[in-house]
Amino acid sequence: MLAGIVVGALGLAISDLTAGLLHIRESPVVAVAEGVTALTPGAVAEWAIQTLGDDDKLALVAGILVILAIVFGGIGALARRQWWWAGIGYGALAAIGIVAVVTKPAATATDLVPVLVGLVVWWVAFALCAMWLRRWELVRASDDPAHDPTHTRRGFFLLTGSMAGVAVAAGALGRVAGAGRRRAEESRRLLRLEQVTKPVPPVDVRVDVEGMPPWQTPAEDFYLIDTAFIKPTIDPADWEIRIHGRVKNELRLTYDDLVARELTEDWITLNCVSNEVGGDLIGNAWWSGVRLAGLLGEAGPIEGSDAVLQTSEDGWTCATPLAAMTDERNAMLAVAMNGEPLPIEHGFPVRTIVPGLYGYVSACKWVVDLEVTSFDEVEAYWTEKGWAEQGPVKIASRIDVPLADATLEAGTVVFAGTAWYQHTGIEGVEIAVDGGPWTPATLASVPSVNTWVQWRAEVEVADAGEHTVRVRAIATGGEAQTGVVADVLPDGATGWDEVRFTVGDAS
Ligand SMILES: Nc1nc2c(c(=O)[nH]1)N[C@H]1C(S)=C(S)[C@@H](COP(=O)(O)O)O[C@H]1N2
Ligand SMILES: [Mo]
Repeated sequence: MLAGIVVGALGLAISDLTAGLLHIRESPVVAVAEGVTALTPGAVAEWAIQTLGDDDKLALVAGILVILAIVFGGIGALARRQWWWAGIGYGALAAIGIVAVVTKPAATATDLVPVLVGLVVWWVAFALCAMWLRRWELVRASDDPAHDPTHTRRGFFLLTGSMAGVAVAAGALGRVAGAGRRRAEESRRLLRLEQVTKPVPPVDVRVDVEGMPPWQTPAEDFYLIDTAFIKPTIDPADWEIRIHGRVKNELRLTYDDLVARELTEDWITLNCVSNEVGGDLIGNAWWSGVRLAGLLGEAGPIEGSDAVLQTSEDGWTCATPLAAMTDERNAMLAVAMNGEPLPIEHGFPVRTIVPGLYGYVSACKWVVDLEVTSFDEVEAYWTEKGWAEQGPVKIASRIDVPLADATLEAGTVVFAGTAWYQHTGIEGVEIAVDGGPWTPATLASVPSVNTWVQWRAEVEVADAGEHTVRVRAIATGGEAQTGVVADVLPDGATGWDEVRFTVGDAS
């Protein structure tokens, strides 16, 4: 029983430490506690949430820990009879943790790591204890127990005692490791950004076709790309940005300085240079922030500068054309996404957004440094790895409906999708079925050239069997999207998106 309990505690503590190191907000035990609360019938839960203060939530976690201690002891006792009880017992507990973790909103695969690490620790540490105990029993039953001085009662207490010591140390470290994330989450929750308004999508931005993604991408569905294995957790109180380099006046701004300035707000579509034709590394959000044109204007770039080297708190860099940050477009240091402070994963507390450029050359998350310079003089994270120095967004279009390999009825088929060419704009979209003539689609409205646009088209498809549909966009000014296929490397994919579908027999 003692082995069961100590091993149980060791696994929990290491799993909690793992969660802290990976900046996962909830350790598995907390996820279970939240799951229990969420599963509690409505009336009880309401009562509980209203009556339970934060101290009582701690009590719930403590309660779960007490129950766990009893279960751990039980596992140890059962395993004395049949060793595999330990495997099953710890496995079942881990399964509860896995269910709690994967049913959280916005769960990711990484969230599972702490539970799995904990389970491995349970199994390995318990096997160690069990082998020890088995050996001890053999030694005790032998003629000359004194000849094996390690396998004694004292030895066993040393073993479990050191495991308990490691558990306490890991638990303490876990508290420290998780503290940064919790503090940043807490500051984020308490932030009141007075000038930030809630997003209200303009009218008629959606085509009314089932299966179309929303025009405004919710933050939790917004694609995520970064090189940070552990996301920076920055308290706005500690954040500062330096605008320096080839400027007349170096600027330093704290978070309060920044949000005290006049904010600009805009719908802007952001996409990744690694987005394949037809891919979904793209999202559209309502961003609020401070215009870079104003900030850089105050800094006063020196003649001959043409780039701004941006650096994030985690040391990632990108070089952005100075012109794109200072012309009429709404390039900004964004503090909010969809009317809420930036989520930590999307760059809290401040990131850059520049309409018309791929993220890898512009959209620096957790940005802390802007150095005015020139492209001749600098290299940035992705350009060092072979990606192009300049990353203007390319015109693109995508078919969202029907899904690939859908089976449809013969007759009028409805096609719908998205097209984008930020900073230039989309004038038209055309589709072609089975290599036939290009047919114009109808476009929904957009607030500016900086967002994606939804389109829909109807085409008669009478013949049963396999068909293909492809799409191309026409830029403002008349340039048609090229069908020449190019890879995402070095500066973004080209080519027409194509979807195969089947028309079923009328029978
Ligand atoms: N600090 C930092 N910022 C970054 C990156 C990164 O790796 N680190 N990736 C960039 C890339 S390649 C893209 S496409 C966008 C994605 O932003 P999102 O994760 O908010 O969608 O962030 C950009 N900003
Ligand atoms: Mo990207």
